[in-house]
Amino acid sequence: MVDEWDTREGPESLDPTIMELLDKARKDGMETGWDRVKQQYPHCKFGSSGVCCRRCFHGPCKIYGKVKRGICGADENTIVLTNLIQLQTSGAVQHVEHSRELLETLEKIAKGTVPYEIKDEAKLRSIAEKLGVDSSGDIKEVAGRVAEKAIENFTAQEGTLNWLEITANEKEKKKWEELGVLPKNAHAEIALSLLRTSNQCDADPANLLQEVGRLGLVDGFAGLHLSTDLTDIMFGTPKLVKTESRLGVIKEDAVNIAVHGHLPILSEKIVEWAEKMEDEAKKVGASGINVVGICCTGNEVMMRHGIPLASNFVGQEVAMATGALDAMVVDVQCIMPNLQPASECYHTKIITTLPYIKLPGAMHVDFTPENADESAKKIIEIAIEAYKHRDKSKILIPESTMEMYGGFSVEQIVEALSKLNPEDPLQPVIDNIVNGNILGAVALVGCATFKYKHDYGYTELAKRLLKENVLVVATGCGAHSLARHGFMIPDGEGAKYLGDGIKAVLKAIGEANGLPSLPPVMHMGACVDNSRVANLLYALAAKLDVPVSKLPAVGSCPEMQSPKVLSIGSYFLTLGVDVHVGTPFPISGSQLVTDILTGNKEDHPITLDGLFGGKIIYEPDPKVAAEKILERIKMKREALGI
Ligand code: MSK
Repeated sequence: MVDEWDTREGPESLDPTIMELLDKARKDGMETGWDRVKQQYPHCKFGSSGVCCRRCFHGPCKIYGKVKRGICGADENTIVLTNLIQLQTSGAVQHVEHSRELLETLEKIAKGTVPYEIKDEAKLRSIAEKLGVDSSGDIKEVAGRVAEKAIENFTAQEGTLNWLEITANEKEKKKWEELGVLPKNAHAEIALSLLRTSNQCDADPANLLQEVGRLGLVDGFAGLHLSTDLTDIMFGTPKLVKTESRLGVIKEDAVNIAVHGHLPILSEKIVEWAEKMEDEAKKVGASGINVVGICCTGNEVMMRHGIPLASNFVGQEVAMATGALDAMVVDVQCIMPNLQPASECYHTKIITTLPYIKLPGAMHVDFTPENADESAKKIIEIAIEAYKHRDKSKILIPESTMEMYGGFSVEQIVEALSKLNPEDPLQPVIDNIVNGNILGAVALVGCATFKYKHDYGYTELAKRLLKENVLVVATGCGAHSLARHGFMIPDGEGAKYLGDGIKAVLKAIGEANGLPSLPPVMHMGACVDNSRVANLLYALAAKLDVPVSKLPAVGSCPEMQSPKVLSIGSYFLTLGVDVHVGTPFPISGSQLVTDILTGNKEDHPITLDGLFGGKIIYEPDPKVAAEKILERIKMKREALGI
């Protein structure tokens, strides 16, 4: 697994708006990740192959040449796998804390101490029923009962995660129980994972492999599913929405506020107050307030309100080079520490909002659900004030924008399908999988990286997969990439690549819903919303009465940057879904660990493939990756006898 493979010949990004602003940023003296990535090459080989151990103060130790063990005797297998699991744990903890923040907010809604409402009452009542609590009566009381039940689960010493119980299919639950990977409670599992991977603890790779599965389930259920369900309950389940993407969505005449990070609790309020405070902006000569989205907070408000998507992870710095971004308000995760130094080239105010996420030199507006209205108002006032201090000579807003559709929750997809078959909405999908109009399904998910040509991985994979009639959905920063290049509009660039089978399916569903077609790629939300992808798989597997691992489905992250991809990926692997990653990650120092994670069950005594039915496909070149993904999809179809 090497990290020299790249596509950085030519421009750094395929997005012309990023390139225009990167060029300007460099002229203005702003350093970006694209400049810093060059300073880091060549990467340390011990670190990039995973054989550097910094667990204790005998070291750091490394495995090289004839040196086969660290000072305590840990070999390359132990070092590589414990390093990897600690990365995976750091990903899982981000998702679990994300859902815990939401859960506390739900509890406060129930108590009537915060200015939020329940937007999806039906979803809340249905979840209450599944959890076995009284789902009738006043909605805030139901919210209280659900919150209590979910919070209790964070300290439960028996049983398993209640969101796993109410979400997963019976076949998967049985498999996980047999394999001994059912987690107890999220916080205890995270602590256990840190314990067994700390110095001189669990050194058995086969035993440690259990942890990959158990943490995957923690991430999936106490992170992804819990977060998505709570977000939908509090802020509404997404419906089809039309909007725009690319950095051209920033407007010269408006007060521009970028919302960035992951938690929608504050950004929902920013959207609400931006509308209410339009007149304040007009008083300083602006046409109004324009909220734009970055990373997954952007995806959250796009899915529910049609807020345009400015950029994914790698574009967070260059967005400021427009000279017209008045404030960037950040919450948690994927917040680059360079935002503040970068902002100093312009007038942009960087505003942190959580007590545990601060940036040196940035403004801080303390946000709690209780003071949500006041905080949102204050942030907007700061942005309006900053607008007055723009340097007009520094303004350059790229003209290009791209239309897109978003809002494809599972509920929205089922509703669209029900126009074809009201009694049995999923049947048309099954029929088309069986007749080959749909070869299989791929979720293009996850990040953007400075290491590779921006957007290249996602667009190349989508082109090839669509041509082979694969149903493609997307989340996270990958969804931004595909939106920017016309894959999320029925007649955009992406439509050119559709194979005849998938084209007919998308057209039939689209026409039944008043569109010329569904877009070639459906945007299913933020990175936590990979839960929606899993829900779709559970529904299809239940309908076919097979385990999820039998479905011809693959998840793919060609431009991974965050350990969260490892934790999300481990959930899908535990489900038995193959996961492709395009960015090298530190396992090549152990042949055994590489074989376990990426090998086929026929070739090795213990593999993820053998245990769960899915494996990691590591392939940096998206064109080659597409062929490997297609091969696995065809293999699973054959095993299903279709
Ligand atoms: S924001 S985790 S770069 S998807 Fe979810 Fe994007 Fe990856 Fe952060």
